[in-house]
Amino acid sequence: MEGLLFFTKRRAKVFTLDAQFYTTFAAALTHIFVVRILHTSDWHLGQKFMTQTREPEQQMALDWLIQQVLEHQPDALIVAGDIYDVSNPPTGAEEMYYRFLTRMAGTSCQHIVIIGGNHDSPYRLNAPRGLLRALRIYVVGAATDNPEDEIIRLTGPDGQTSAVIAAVPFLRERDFSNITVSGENADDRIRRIQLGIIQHYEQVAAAIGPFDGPVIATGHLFAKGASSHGEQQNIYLGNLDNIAADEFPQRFNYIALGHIHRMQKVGKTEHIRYCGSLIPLSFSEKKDKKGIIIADFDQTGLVNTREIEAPVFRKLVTIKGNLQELEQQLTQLHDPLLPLPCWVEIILTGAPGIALPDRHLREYAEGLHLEILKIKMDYTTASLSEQAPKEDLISLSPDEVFLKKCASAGLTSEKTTALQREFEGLKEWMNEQNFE
Ligand SMILES: [Mn+2]
Repeated sequence: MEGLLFFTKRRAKVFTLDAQFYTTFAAALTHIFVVRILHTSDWHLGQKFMTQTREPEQQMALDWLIQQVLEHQPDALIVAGDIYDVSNPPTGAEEMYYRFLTRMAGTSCQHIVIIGGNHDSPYRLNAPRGLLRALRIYVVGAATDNPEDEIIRLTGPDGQTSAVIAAVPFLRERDFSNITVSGENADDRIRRIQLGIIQHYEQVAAAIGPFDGPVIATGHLFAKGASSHGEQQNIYLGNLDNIAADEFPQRFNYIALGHIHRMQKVGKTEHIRYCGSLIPLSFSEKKDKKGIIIADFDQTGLVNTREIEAPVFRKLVTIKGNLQELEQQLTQLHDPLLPLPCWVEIILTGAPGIALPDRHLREYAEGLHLEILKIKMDYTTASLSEQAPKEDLISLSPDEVFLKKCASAGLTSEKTTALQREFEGLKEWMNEQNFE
């Protein structure tokens, strides 16, 4: 009896010490996991951050990803969209992508599934798909007419289907042209897009046919209940809430999502998840948890997930204060041991009392192991406000310029939201003109 009590106490202790380990261990005793997926998304290769390239840290992030593959030995890797940041990325970004795929060939990961995101050109992603297919790299750049074309059947060592992946890419409004539109207003349009998305998932789920093993879906969209920072909220045509957690077909044992750059579960579900981007893509994302998700499945599709946070390869920091406080903070940020100098956004709050405070701060930071990317003047005094330089265009994204323009024209928030949707459509159309 004492022994039993001891055992129970020890078990309780193990449980409190490392609940996640215990749960995994307990699950491993009752289930045999047959398939392991590694879920990543939103690499945004080729991103230019103001005038800076992200290449060094993106390369470090991809090196880290390869290490994770070697360590966790997934059967398949899913990249849930936004491989590139823009439809016509710099050649260095394409080189990184193909170098990564080549290195993956030397690992035990037998399948790679890549879907297009809203930032990707479907044509660019799809162009090498025939060649990549021969290497068991499956690319779905855009929605296909036949739902069967978005279904990928993974084979195990015995040659049998071990899992099915419904590789649904970012869905564009034109993918729902079968749904009729007559005299619809903005809300009707959003609902039409939502219904189109739900219907697409239902069609792909139905096309899988009889299969008892794990069924995994992908997506690049804004799921209801997901959270992101303001700067990211203009990203999907039709705006927020493309689909709710309970609107995905029940058939899917796991849904690997991309689009939102913060790692999270959707609507308290365990099986519908964003893994987040590999690196913070703006100052507003610097506190977000980001990384990859390992999902293990037993032969009935029961899933056990584990989040692995990505290291921070380059720190993004925002500092705020008067001139003297900023100087102190800059000195504290100087860390010669960091492999990549941190990038700093400065908000000057007090009247500086000198002309050209931005130049002063840049000169002050010379010789420090950091780079100032943005200086915002957040003060107004009668004598000095005229000296405060206007925010320069290079530090603003096209969306920020658009919103500032709407604000200066005195538009209501409803009008701005409506125009924003048009602006998103226009940007997409422009992207596609390069390749159609
Ligand atoms: Mn993205």
